[in-house]
Amino acid sequence: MHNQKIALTIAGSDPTGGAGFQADLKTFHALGAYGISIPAALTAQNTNGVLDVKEIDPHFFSSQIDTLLIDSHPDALKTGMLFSSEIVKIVAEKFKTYNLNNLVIDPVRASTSGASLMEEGVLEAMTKHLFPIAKVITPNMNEASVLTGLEIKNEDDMKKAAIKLFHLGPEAVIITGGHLKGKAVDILFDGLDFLSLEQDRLDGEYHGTGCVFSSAITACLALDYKINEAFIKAKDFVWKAMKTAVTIGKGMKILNV
Ligand code: PXL
Repeated sequence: MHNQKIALTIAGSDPTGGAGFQADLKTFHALGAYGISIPAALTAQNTNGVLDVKEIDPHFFSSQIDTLLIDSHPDALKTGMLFSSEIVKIVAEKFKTYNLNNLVIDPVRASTSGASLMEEGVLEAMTKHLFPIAKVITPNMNEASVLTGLEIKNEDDMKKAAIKLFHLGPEAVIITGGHLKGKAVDILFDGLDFLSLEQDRLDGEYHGTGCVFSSAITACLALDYKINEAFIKAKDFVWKAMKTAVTIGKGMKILNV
């Protein structure tokens, strides 16, 4: 039906382009997938942080999805900032209605600067409605810790959390350890094996690493990579984008995507 691999992002808007669906679209493009997008929430923000957040009306959200997906069928999709439980439930419903697959969930809770990007109960709603239908979930250490109730201080703790998260239903779990002390290790668990990838730590605050990482995984899945290949490619892509990060304001650096 289409002659181009398509990746869909359902995420919040970040006007700086460093995170949110704007960063996802750039990442899809850079990796060779055609990006389509549905805003699930809006933010007022600059490189210093998020000042305000606004939900998209759920009926309008639904209408955006229906209108787009009766026409285009994405080969993979990701969710980022979903903000409300109602939006989470709509995503789960539409996933079934439109026979979607290759769903990547980035369980976004808060911005790097600490602003909350979800209402109360959204993580529980994601766990219940989205994790069981997900191909991959990509929590960072903090998100993994909140989701599992485990304290995560080292690679062993990350592995324990990954096993616990795997039992919530996704085909694979990737926990990003960018905030780990010492080296930056990310781990993949697919129910059988672990794959750990390590990279030199880059100092400083970077905005949007989680968004770019999960959208790189999504682009690779759209392009038919296996999960472990997607993981390796995405990790390398994020690291290079961090290494060449750009400054566009007075606050955090933005990944060079
Ligand atoms: O990095 C998490 C994130 C996701 N989505 C949106 C954001 C942010 C961080 O600020 O603004 C829209």
